[in-house]
Amino acid sequence: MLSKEQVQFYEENGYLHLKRVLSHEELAALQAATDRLIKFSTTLQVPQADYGYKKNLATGKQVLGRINYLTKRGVEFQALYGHPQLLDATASLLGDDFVMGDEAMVVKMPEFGAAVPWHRDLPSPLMTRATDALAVIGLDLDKSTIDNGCVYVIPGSHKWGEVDIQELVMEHGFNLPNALPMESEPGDMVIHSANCLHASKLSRANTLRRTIYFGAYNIDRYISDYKATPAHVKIQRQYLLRGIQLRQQMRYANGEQPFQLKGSPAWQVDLDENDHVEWAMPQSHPHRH
Ligand SMILES: O=C(O)CCC(=O)C(=O)O
Repeated sequence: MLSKEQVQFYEENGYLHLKRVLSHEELAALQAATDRLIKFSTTLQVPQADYGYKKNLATGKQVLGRINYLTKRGVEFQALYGHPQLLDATASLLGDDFVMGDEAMVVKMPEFGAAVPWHRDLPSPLMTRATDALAVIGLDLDKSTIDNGCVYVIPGSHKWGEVDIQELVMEHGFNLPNALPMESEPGDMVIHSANCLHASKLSRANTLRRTIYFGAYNIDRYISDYKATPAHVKIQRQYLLRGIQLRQQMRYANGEQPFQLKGSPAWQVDLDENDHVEWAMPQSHPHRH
């Protein structure tokens, strides 16, 4: 579990940086799997909404910036749904009744990585505490620096309530007061609350920056604020269970203590051998971060 101090830090600041969460072996496997995806989707521009490209105005070329729904694209990504430290941190922040979804990779290619403007991920007007509803979890696969377009957060901004982000940007440009760069090492995990303002700059560096994101929701708030259906929640609980099971077959999870999925009886799900979990989000999914 996270320590009381870590949870308190997250409550107060709206983000939390955990170092070296991925082992070297798992990191290498994820780097190789994402290398393959990047090779595939930069050789040709994939004409699907899950693959996001941004135009490099200097060259006129479309450059890969994002790939959604990674679990459809490799067992390494499915096994992350069972990562004990990731799930443990989530349970510490959101309680045992949680689900995860929306896994995606944000990528900043060498020479051109598009900026991500200041925003909140699915802001909830009802939300007053960082731990209330949605935590966005980023796993860094590369060294993430100011130079190659790391994420910036504004500590405490999750408590601001309604705010006109456009107006702030008009006044200050990218450099909003108290903006803090989240420089990180490969394998680090940075969690931010949905209401915490964050952004990243255009990168012209010659290094690659990849971050795998998950959205983790407290189930009650997922249903009340984000209108998820109970059926949907159950499917996502099955993803967790499948991820935990599947992870035990991965070489790099050898000797690892599997995460124990707890929670209210209403959200307990089973997987028997014949169950087949589709690793694709149901249509009713309310949001992408
Ligand atoms: O990783 C980044 O550069 C920011 C990504 C982000 O905030 C988003 O996709 O909503």
